[in-house]
Parts: sequence; structure tokens; C-alpha cells
Amino acid sequence: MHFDSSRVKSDGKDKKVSLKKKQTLHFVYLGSMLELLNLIGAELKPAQDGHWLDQIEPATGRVTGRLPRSKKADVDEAYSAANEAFPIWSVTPIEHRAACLRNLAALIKQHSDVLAHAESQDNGKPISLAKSVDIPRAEQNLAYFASAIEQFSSEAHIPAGPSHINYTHRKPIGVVGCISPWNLPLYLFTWKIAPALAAGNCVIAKPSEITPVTAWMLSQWVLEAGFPPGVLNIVHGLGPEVGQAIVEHPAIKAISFTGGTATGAHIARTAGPMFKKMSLELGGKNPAILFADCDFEKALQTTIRSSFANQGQICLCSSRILIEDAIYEQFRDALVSKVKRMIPGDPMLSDTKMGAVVSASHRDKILGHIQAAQLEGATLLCGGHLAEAPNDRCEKGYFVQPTVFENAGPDCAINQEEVFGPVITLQRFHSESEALQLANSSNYGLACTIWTQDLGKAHRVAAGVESGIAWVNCWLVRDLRTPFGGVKASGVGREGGWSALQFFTEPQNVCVSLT
Ligand code: TXE
Repeated sequence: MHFDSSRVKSDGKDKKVSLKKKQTLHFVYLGSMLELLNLIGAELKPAQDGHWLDQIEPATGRVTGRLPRSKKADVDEAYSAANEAFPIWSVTPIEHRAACLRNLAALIKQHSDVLAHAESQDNGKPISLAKSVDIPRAEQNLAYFASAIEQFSSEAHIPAGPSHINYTHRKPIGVVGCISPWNLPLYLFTWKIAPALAAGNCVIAKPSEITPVTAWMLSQWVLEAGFPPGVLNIVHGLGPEVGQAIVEHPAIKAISFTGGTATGAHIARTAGPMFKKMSLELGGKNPAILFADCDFEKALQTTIRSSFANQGQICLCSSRILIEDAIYEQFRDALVSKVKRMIPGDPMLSDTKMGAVVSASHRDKILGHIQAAQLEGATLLCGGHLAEAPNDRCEKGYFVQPTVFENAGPDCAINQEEVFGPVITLQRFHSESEALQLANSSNYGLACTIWTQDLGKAHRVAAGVESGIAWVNCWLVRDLRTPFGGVKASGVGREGGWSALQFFTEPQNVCVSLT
């Protein structure tokens, strides 16, 4: 496949950042095996020791390619490239850095169909979702942080009758590590690298080994977008190997991580004593709180979406549905009747709403949670099993029925552990205070949804819920300027907007005598 780079231009602010040269893209999608490579400095290359991992399509169980199984030596090489690039990139004018980000955003937009196919094939998500959410958001992340860095400012403190003035100088940190998960592959990968690069850092990024393809496609456009070699390096491989090498590297000064809570805790144990800056976006066990005065139809439709979008594999998905007594039966019956009609389909077909879960081991983990819930005495209202393969192509794919339980107490494992799949529980509450008690009876604290027509009540409940994000009468509405992150076991730090740019810069107070 040949790609004409001359069609993509920078924003015109800096002609030096126009695209470098024509590139032949080495990928094909669908039908052929892919061979992925690391981007280190200016080179696309395999792991130094020549080891590979299989790349598997979740909808078919088929091996579709291979990716480098990188190790410490590859991280060391990426670090050298990044460290060499840092003195130039960190002082590159902001508008020049922003133009590189906009060029990369434009390349994503230009290739959005290929990227959406790749994301759907790699992850099992419906192609309609990849086209409408994942790929447009990846483009927006880069475009947003290009603008954000142009508007970013820092504080000054000027006392009355001043003899001194203080101002905060925000400097790029240096070489930073960005580690992203498999559920929203390019979406979360770009959400991390964009603010890091905009702020003037050099990056070693690692996508999930389960869904590496779109990050690899991106790596072929990095130089073309105008980034100097070494500014963005992308290494592939296993978390405990290449991911661990990034976290342990003594000169990588900050780690931005999204993934499981157990992995986050492990990273914190490693990076904490090294005094690295850390942003950890971890799991969720998010409540949807439905009061009797809610807009019933809107709450029902949105709760189905918030529970089962991306097969329930979004950290912001609702998994504990708390329903006020007066509408419990009505809501339960309406929800279950709709969920029973949700049949997983071939992710590559445009009308599929629910696809495959990401891997065989994740499928087995989800089924293990379902079995444990039944042993704990929860009542299965629908689902609970593997779903039938939607067609011959998908005969060996990983499909799980959307599953609804009731009669599981708040302390049951199914209400405490993150399933990260298409599985929800329904619980009944009688009062606002009981709703809050149930909502907060989890170690997690990422997000919640609150459904009521009474905005005073919505505000009280939002204030009482231990979560980083609260949506009132909506879900997954994301303004990229807002702080994003969780409390308790859902993580430390905030991403998004100024929070991300503050994370990726080191503030230095400069005090100047005026006398
Ligand atoms: O995630 P991991 P996994 C949750 C969800 C899921 C569970 C495990 O409950 O079932 O986590 O999923 C890299 N040092 N979420 O095992 O392992 C890894 O290579 C450095 C919630 O797939 O946390 C990948 O790039 N890096 C979630 C990334 O960490 C390491 C999204 C995430 O993988 C590493 C995904 C190490 N020692 C799963 N070990 C969310 N919050 O959105 C692994 N990695």
C-alpha cells in the first residue's frame, strides 16, 4: 500500500514542519499476516534478540501476525535515542511541536478507515465503534493537545508592595514512559503520548501486547509528521518484560500508565522508591444510581450502553446498577428483555453492536466471575454463557453473552471485583443515603452515573459518591479539558486538559528580587 504524504500539510504556522518524505507503509490489513516492528530513533526494527509474539484476532482465534518481544536491551536503545533527542525537542518552539502533533492527527484522519478495521480486527470491538469513537478520538487527542500547549500558562505570585516576584517555570521532565492497555488501543495510546510530546518530553511508549497494531501503524508516520528521530519511540512486547524495563529504567523520570489495578500497584512499588512521577489510571466498579424520578427511557437506553459498550471492557462502564425500590421491578424487566435481544456478532460487520471479548484468557476470566457469582447465590437473569459464534469465520472466536444478575449482596465478589466484561448486577435501594452507602461499598472509585430529574439531589449524590467522575443523566460525555481519573483503587493523579500538561512538566519556582 502506498501512501502519498504530500497531501498532508502542517497547519501552516511553521513551514519547517511540513511532512518529511513519502513513506511506503509496510502494513496490509485483513487476509495477510502482519509483521510489526519497534520504532526506535529513526528506525523500524525487530527486538534485538529476534524474539516474537503471536498476534491473535479475538473474533476468530486466528494468528494474524507477530510483534517484537522486546526486552531491556530494546528499552535501553530507545532511551539512548530519546535522550539524544531531548535537548533539541525540549527547546523546540511550541508552535513547531504543535504542528507535528497536528500533522500526526491529520495522518490518522486520512487513514481512519484502515485504522478502524485494524482496531476492530485486533480488539474484537464492533467496527462501527472503532469508526465512531476510537479513531476519531485518537485524532482529537493529538489535535487537542496541540492547541492546549499553545494556550498553557503557569502562575505568578506578586505580593502587595512587592519587593520580590515569584513565577512558576514549567519545564519538560525529560524522557518519560507511557504504557497503555488493550481496551481502547489507539485512543488511550494517543491520550498519553500527546500531552507528553506537546510539553516537550521525549517518549518511550508501549502499547498493550494484546492490541499493538494501530500503535505500530502510527509509528510509520511519526517522522513523516515532522517529529525528529528519537522524540517518540514505540516498543512492543510483554508487560512484565519490556513494560517492567521501562518502569525500572533509572533515567526515565515519569510513568503514565492505564491498566489493571494489580499492575498499577506493582508499578507503584517499583517506581515509587525511585521517586518517579506517576499517573495511574486503573480499574473501576462503577455504580449507576437510578432514582424513581428519572427519565425512565433515557436512563434505560443509556444504562444498557454504559454496561455493555465495547463488551463491558471500558474502565468507565457501569457494572453495579442501583435502582430505587419504586421502579426496581419495572426497570429490571425492561432491561432484561432488551439485553436478551443483544446477540454478539462478527465485529467486522457494520451492523454489529456487540463484538468479541479481547482474548481467550480474558473470556475465561469473565466466565470464572460468572460461575463464582452463581456459587455465591446470585440469581442469573440472562446470559451467563459463551455466546454462539455469529458465523463460520468466527467459529473459534471469544464471544460471551451479556449477563445480568440480581440478589448479590454488596460484599459479594461480583460486586467487588472488576470483571471488565459484559456482566452487571442489579441492587435495590430505598433511600438516598442507602444509595450512597451501596455506591461507596467498593474499593474502586472511578466513575458513577446518577439518574434523577431533581438536580439538587443529583448534586448531593455526586458530592457524596467517592469517584473521580460523576455523570448526571448522561454517560461517557467527555470534554478533553476536564480532569479524568479515579480515587481509591481506581488510581492516582488526573489526566486530561491542564492536569496532563502539569503532570508532564516539572514546576520550578523562580523568585526575583525587585530591589
Ligand atoms: O492489564 P495490564 P491486563 C483491568 C481489567 C483486566 C485486568 C487485567 O480488569 O481484566 O486489568 O488486564 C502493561 N510493568 N484492566 O492484564 O496487565 C501491559 O503490557 C509495566 C483495566 O491486560 O494491567 C499493558 O500494556 N507494564 C483497564 C498495560 O500494562 C506492564 C484496561 C495494561 O496491562 C506490566 C485494561 C509491568 N510489570 C485492563 N505488566 C482500564 N483501567 O482501562 C503489564 N504491563
